[in-house]
Parts: sequence; structure tokens; C-alpha cells
Amino acid sequence: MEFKNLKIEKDGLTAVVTIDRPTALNALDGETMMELIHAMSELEADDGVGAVVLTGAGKAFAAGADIAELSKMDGMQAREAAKLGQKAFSTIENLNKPVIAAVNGYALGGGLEAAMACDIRIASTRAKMGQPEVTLGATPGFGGTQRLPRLIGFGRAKEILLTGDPIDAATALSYGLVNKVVEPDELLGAAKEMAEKIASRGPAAIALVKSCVNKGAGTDVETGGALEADAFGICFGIGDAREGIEAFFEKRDPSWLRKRK
Ligand code: DAK
Repeated sequence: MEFKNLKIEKDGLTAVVTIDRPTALNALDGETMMELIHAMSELEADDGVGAVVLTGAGKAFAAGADIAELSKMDGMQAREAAKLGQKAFSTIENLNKPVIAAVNGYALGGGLEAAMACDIRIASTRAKMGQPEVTLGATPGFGGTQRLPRLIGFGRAKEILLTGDPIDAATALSYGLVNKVVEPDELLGAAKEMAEKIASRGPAAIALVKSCVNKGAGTDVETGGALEADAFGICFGIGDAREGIEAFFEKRDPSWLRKRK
């Protein structure tokens, strides 16, 4: 499929998805949200892709929902817009492959919410992250009130959500909002390196680990443990775990890696 606001480039086992509306600082309008849903579905079905990097063109990762578009909406349209954004970010969160956000600049409002739906975040020293919705008289609409406290705890999340003030990359690192901070010219390389490493692991195991962590987060350890036991059983049932162990002893690449190379 052709995309207007996204660029997709494949490099090795990694697909880099770049949000590309730099004149609006990659603001996420309805069309871009739809494109993200379609792009993620295509990448999910592509056996040659083992991991995804999400980033932005120019000086922003994404400066939020498109507030010019939102300003023309009535209540029902805003509700639909919120549902579309939530669907787009759930598609990222539930993708059967890891998604790494390479946060190159402003990640505000919907932009930070997109980054938080990713599995891992790597930021450039230039990144600025925040939830400025309250400064516009609105609440976050795409999961910010839910994912931010889960990632960094209630007190810090409420400070960011209630003040609307952005934080810099160093603060985000100290809060655990991002995994790593690198120089701007090293960002894409660092994200791709991590993506390639994860993509070389057992693909079913990766999908199941992601699902166990995400689905287990809202449950008790016992319920989460049951998900984990099922996942463990599946890895053996489909043969990946046996193949991985044999490959280890035979000092060779496992078959899933040979197939993808
Ligand atoms: N939407 C649309 N256009 C945007 C934009 C955005 N979020 N952010 C920036 N732009 C546009 C600017 O209007 C400007 O356009 P032109 O004037 O050149 O035509 C262009 O991008 C460049 O922006 P600036 O000239 O402002 O660039 P600066 O470097 O000076 O400043 C900045 C960068 C990121 C600090 C500044 O642009 C800024 O504060 N931007 C707005 C950030 C923001 O407030 N984002 C929205 C967060 S709220 C919902 C309700 C609410 C929401 C969602 C759902 N429902 C009820 C459904 C809210 C979601 C949000 O994301």
C-alpha cells in the first residue's frame, strides 16, 4: 500500500516507519492514524520483518494530535477521533513484533502516547516529551492517562499530565520513560541495532513474551504465570524451543534465522 504521511524502509530484518508530515511537526491527523493501522497490519503479515522502528521526520517525533483538525470537531467526532487514535496505538502495542520508538525530537500529547504504545523507547538528546493537553483545555485522548503512570508511577505521571510541562531526555531517562539517550546522529543506528538483535530471536517467543508482559500487567502474578506457562508450552509445541536448544548444542544458527537471512 502507498502511504502519504508515512515512509517505510526495510533494512535487514527491521522496518523503519517514519511519520512524515514535517510541516506540521508530524502532527497525527486522522489520515495518519489510519495509515499507522494499515502499515502495522502489513508489517505484521510480512515474514521478512522481525522488528519495527517508529520515528519522525525532521525535528519532531510527533507534536501531538493534529490540533487544527481537532478544533473543527464536535463532541461525537472528537469521541470517534479518540477511538481511532486508541485503535492505532493498540495496533502498535499488540503487534506480534517488537516496536522501538526512536524519539528524535518533540513527542507531545498524541506523539508521546504513540511512543508509549511502543515496547521500547530510545531518545535523542534533543527529545522533549510531555502531555500538554490540559494547556488546551482537554484531557489526553489516546491512552496517556493510562500508559504514563504504568511506565513511570503515579506521582511523576500526574506531574507531567497535570502541569502539561514537557521534560527533556535526561529527565525521561531518570524516570524510566526512555530506555536510553543517544546523540541525534546515533539515534536511528541505536534503534536499528536493538531491533536487529531482537529480530534474531525466536519470532514466536518474541510475540509471546510481548503478549505475556502486556496482558499480565493488569493481572496478579498467578494469572500472569498461567499466561507464561501457556506461552512456554507453545514454544515447545511448535518446535521453536527444541530447534533453538539443538542449534545451541550444534553451534549453528537456528532455522528461523536461516529462513529470514
Ligand atoms: N497540530 C497541528 N499543527 C501543529 C501541531 C499540532 N499538534 N504542532 C505544531 N504544528 C504546526 C504549527 O502550527 C506550525 O504550522 P505553521 O504555522 O508553520 O503553518 C508548524 O507545525 C511548526 O510549529 P511551530 O512554528 O510552533 O514550531 P516551533 O519549533 O516554534 O514549536 C512546538 C514547536 C512543538 C513547541 C510547538 O509547535 C507546539 O507547542 N506545538 C503544539 C504542541 C501541542 O500542544 N500538541 C498537541 C498536544 S494535545 C482528543 C482531545 C485532545 C487531544 C486528542 C484527542 N479527543 C477528545 C479526541 C489532544 C491531543 C494532543 O496531542
